[in-house]
This record gives sequence, structure tokens and C-alpha cells, in this order.
Amino acid sequence: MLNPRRDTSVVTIERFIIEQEELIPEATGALSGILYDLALAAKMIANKVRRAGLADILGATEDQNVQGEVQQKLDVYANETIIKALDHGGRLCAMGSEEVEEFIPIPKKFKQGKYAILFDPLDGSSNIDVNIPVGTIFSIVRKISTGPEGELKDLLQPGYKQVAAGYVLYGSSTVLVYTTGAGVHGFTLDPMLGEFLLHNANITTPETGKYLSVNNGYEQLWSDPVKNLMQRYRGLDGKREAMNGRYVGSFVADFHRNLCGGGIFAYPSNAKSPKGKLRLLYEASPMAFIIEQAGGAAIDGTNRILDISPTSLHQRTPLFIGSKQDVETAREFLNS
Ligand code: AFP
Repeated sequence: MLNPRRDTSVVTIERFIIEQEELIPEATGALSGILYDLALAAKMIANKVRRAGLADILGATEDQNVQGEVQQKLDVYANETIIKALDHGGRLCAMGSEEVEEFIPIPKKFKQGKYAILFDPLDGSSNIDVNIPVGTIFSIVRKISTGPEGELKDLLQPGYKQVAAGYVLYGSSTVLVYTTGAGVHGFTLDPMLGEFLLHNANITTPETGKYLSVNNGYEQLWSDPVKNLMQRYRGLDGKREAMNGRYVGSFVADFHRNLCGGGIFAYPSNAKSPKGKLRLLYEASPMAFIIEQAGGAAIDGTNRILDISPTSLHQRTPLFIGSKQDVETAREFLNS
């Protein structure tokens, strides 16, 4: 059967966002405006990433980010591009970036808006120099503070409060996937047109899948329940067929593959990193919103990621995210 959107029409992200907005009578267009601005920033970053080997933009800067990690030049470019694309539209009251320690206020010269945004400008950036896909992740919440300007508490909200979340994968093509709580929709950037075109409306993820994405290098640091869980996924306890190991080391790339093909991405706690590595607000929470909208699940081992109330901007969380049954297996092993 023909899919009317895919086969008989060309739907740009702008058109799709407008059509989605029209379904909500009270919508003011502010959220749509933020999504357009993000799509523009994504095109600019994609353009830079594509030219990474040509221009003088590979390699590290002299600085470290808030996580103590060396900042790549493209990290800095992506961070500044997103801030500049979003700060002046009158739609946001605050921003938080994985690359910036403190909360980022909206400059006083611009109007304050009713939303706040958190983003990881270039996730997986240690992979850039070797031409491996990287991504951008974003999460949008409503302003909850009552003063005229945004406050930290606007950013420190549990994931179930998100009104939109998405990611951009700068891979063999540039793909933008987002949800506003009404399904998960995927767009591919046509580089000739400079437009994101709808390629997959209402993406769903399989109930169980074949891909296992985990860094086995930490095995000796894992707890026994985590080791036993991985034995199960690898089919070594004879209770399931072995999953295929796939680990890029760019969360967005691993997540996107598993969203489409099914399976699980795991970054458990280990003896050296009791909270794992991934950041709750910049990585886990937005992807948890997306995976749940696609029919999957995300937990920290015990708790639903979307129910965790953050206490700081850069807090980390262990993460098990992907197909519902595969995440349920993690819950069983880690709580028995
Ligand atoms: P970078 O942005 O520093 O490359 O970190 C990427 C990341 O946060 C996430 O994208 C990966 O899944 C994860 O780290 C990889 O971490 P390990 O190297 O510890 O497996």
C-alpha cells in the first residue's frame, strides 16, 4: 500500500511542523519556531561536519569542557551555532548545554519566552577526527518559574515534563528525528535542496531486537548482575539467541540504529563510574522520551528515566534504553 506521505508528496520539516501545530488549537507557534531554528542550526552543523577534513576545524581546542573532556573545535562551533540560532527568537527563557557549566540565560536585549532548552551540541565528538558519525541531542521543556526571566529550575525538570525532544545524526546522510509527544518522526536532509524531507512518520521500534550496544571494555568493572545480564544478551546462558554486538561510541548513532532495528543500548554503572557516563538531561532524558514514543523503554537499571528528578545540570545516570522486552530483561537482572 502506498504511504501517502512518502510516495505521493514531498513533505519538508517546515510543512510537517505546521501541520502538527494545526492539530493543537491553542498552539502559539513558539514550539514550532524553536524546531525550525534547530533544523537551521542542524543544517549549519551538518555543513561544517561534512567539510571537517577540508577546513581547519578538526582536532582539539586548548580547552576542556565541564566534564573535564578536551573540547574539539567542532564542539565549540556546534555549541555556538545552536545558541545563536535560538537565543533571539523570544521563545526561550533559558538554555543548558552539555558544553557549558552554568545555565545559559537569554541575553537581556532579547524577549524572554515560555520554553527552555537543553542540548548536547555534538555528542560523540571524540569520533570526529576519524570520520565516525556524531550527533546533536535536544530537549525542550516549559518555563515553570514565575519571574520575568528563566531560572535554573526551568532546566531541572524530570523527563516526563518534556514537550519535545529530538536528535540529529550526521552520518552517511543527515537525519533529524523528533517527537512532541505525538509519535516519532524522521527527516533526511537533501543536501541539494537544503531541506529536511520527511522519510519516516510514526517510527516504531521492535518489541525485542538484535542489536546489543555496550562497551565491553568495562566488563571487569561491572557488578555481577550486569555481567549476568550481558551473558543473557550474548546468548551465553542458553536462554536467548545471541544478540549482535554493535558499538559505535557515538550515542546518537548507536541509538538510531537500535531505534530502527531493535535492541538495547546499555551504559551501566561500573566500579570506576558509579553513575555511568551519560548525562541525564542532555542524553538520557531526551532519548528516553523518543524511545517511549516509539514503543520502547528506558531505565537507569531500576527507575524509569523519565521519572528521575534532576538535581544538577550535568548529572550522570546509568542507562538501559531500547526495545521494551530487552529493557525489561535488564530490569529483571538488576533488581533480583
Ligand atoms: P564524547 O562526546 O566525549 O565522544 O562521548 C560520547 C559519549 O558520551 C556517548 O556518545 C557514547 O555512547 C559514550 O560517550 C562512549 O563512552 P565510552 O568511550 O566510555 O564507551
